[in-house]
Amino acid sequence: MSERIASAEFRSKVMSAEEAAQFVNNGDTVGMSGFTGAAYPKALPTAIANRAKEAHSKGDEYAINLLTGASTAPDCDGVLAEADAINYRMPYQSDPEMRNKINAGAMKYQDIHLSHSGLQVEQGFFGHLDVAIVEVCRITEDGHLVPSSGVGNNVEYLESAHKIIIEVNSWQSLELEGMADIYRVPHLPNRTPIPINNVNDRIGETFIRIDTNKVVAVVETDSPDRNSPFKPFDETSKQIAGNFLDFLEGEVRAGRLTYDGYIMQSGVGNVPNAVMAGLLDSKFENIKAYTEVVQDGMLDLIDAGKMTQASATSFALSPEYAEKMNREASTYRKSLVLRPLQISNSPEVIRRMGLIASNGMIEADIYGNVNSTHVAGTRIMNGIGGSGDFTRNAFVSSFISPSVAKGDAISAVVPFASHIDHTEHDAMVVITEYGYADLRGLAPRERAPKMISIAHPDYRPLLEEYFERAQQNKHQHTPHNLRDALSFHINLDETGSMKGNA
Ligand code: 0RQ
Repeated sequence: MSERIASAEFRSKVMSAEEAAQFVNNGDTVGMSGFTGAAYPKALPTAIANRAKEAHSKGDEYAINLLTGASTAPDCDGVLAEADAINYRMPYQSDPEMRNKINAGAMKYQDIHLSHSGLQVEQGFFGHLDVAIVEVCRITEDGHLVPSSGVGNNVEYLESAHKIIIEVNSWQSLELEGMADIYRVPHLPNRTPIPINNVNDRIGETFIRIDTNKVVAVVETDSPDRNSPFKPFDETSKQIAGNFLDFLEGEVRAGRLTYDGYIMQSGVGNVPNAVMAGLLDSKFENIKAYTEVVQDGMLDLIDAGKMTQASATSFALSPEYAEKMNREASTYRKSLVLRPLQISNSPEVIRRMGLIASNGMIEADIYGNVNSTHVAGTRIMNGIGGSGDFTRNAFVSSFISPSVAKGDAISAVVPFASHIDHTEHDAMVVITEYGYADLRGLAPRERAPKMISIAHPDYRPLLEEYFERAQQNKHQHTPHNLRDALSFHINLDETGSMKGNA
């Protein structure tokens, strides 16, 4: 038995994943750890999926409601979706199998701001959870849990659940201990300010306290976190990174930013990761990140001495960088803090930090409304994640995206966003490989030419034509031609390209 379980009480509860899965019943609401491909339970999801398959083969019902920190991995969300073991899921996913089930109507998904997710559980919107299943690095002698590669909503789920199942993963470096900073925001009506003034202020404990009487099972695992590698940087992402830097340089010239100590938030995905690589060769020094996940690009910045402090809730590292983190956690611990999601994504702290946010997007319209989540307004891609938490509260909020997707069949700049996650009131700067549209201080009609100028050249005449037609409308604040507002999406649906048959 692993020396990672220091508590004698918990040693007596060690069992197999199959035995532990017997505590998870049909209809249960289950809160799991897991944030991107990090820190999710590695053994229980497959054991629960097998229970579901067995029940279904006998004609019995078996499905759980699954709450996590954010997305997980194929051996968690993937296996559970494939086994039809999920009835309802929140707050974020990015698994292809699960996405297909959701879009086919086979399971329910509620896509909510990540900063709200643990809070809503705490406030009782989900009733009491039946089970919390949480991966940890180790269990202390006193029965405290040392988080592994992410914290997410673990604190809220462990507190709300009737039963607790702990996975102790010996793949996770013991040197992660000390990276987590567990602080609880007092419940309403006794809420007080979160005392974080600097990115790496530590205000809590390095472990999570739980009611040990609720622990029904401890399962030992030895499995790596599973994130996909990032896509190699292509010419487009290098150009986007260059344009992002131009925008930052403009902020320096305007006196709103200095080369020393800029605070960033960087969203999930390939493009935000490429933007961080662009910062390596920039004039910016002593960069700090108050963000949600630590991606490869951030470790490169730390290694290069460019980034000095980072706060997040979890890692989202490629397999190669996750191994590197495991080898060098004791060094990275000096610059990294992992916080509960309620704190990493806290609107209060984000506003105080004065950070520059940059997130990916599906599309934006000519007035600056941004769709981060739905392809053609109906098919969920991943979810809003923390992009709303940061966009609404940042000092400057930017969105970064290639100007086209799927070859050039899809334009990222459209007449009317087919779903709106971030309104024109929140999005300030939109960046593609063709430049940046700085929308600050501009009325809607002044924004449209800026947005059209960063669209792909193939789509600019179509967007200009639409804007012309829209201005023939008698209502001139945010001109639209309602009959044609979704013409790009209708073209895509009917012909496979937003250009239509033209
Ligand atoms: O699909 O993988 O099949 O080729 O979306 O697109 O260009 O590689 O960009 O990885 O940065 O992801 C919005 C999805 C962008 C992401 C999104 C397709 C494209 C490709 C990936 P393939 P790229 P990225 C929290 C931050 C919401 C959550 C968030 C996202 C795949 O940024 O999920 O911001 N954001 N969290 O082909 C159809 C379009 C498309 C499209 C892209 N218009 N139509 N498909 N794709 N645009 C805060 C933190 O701090 C972490």
